[in-house]
Amino acid sequence: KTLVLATGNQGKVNELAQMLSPLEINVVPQNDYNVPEVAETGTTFVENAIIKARHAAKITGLPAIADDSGLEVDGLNGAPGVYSARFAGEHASDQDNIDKLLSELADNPNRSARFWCVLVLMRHADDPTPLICSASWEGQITLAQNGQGGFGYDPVFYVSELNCTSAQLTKQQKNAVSHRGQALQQLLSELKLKGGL
Ligand code: ITT
Repeated sequence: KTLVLATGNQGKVNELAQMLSPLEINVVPQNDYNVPEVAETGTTFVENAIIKARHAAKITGLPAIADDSGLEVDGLNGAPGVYSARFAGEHASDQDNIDKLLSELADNPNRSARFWCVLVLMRHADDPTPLICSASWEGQITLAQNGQGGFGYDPVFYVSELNCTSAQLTKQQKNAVSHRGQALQQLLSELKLKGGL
């Protein structure tokens, strides 16, 4: 059985592939099938994840999992949200997005935030009952960057229970508690209940 990871984000591929590696599934990133990027025209994580999973399943003819995720910051009224990847512009780097986040928050004391992850599994492009799971992960936006691991906003996402940023966790530690890790555990148990791929 082959499953396509419907993402062009290497950070997501690393985390998802690691968590799926114990399963007897051949997990392949969409780049291996030259799946082009699709426009994320939704206004919700759920809509965007469905768009990406359907697109990859259509082009590859294989089941696909998409991940739409982002950071909700209370002091910015929920921004950047679904625009997290494009916060500082269409092809912004992770560093550009972090710089914009820190400058918009400035010395705002309301720094509570959470990552959201929605995972969608479509068994084929016309799957009328995709599996949809979501989870969040609570943290605080730091005043300065810390840590080299992870991707995206991890260097400024402080997790009080672990007393460090998510960029200071190993991949295993992050997967054990993150929004993505929790959403994937849910997806895998639903998949099991439904008899697998
Ligand atoms: P794909 O659409 O190809 O999957 P993308 O990077 O465009 O890749 P999204 O639209 O879902 O994906 O954007 C999610 C952004 O939210 C991502 O680029 C990061 O900036 C941020 N993000 C999501 N999960 C994160 C995590 O675990 N750690 C840090 N930042 C994260």
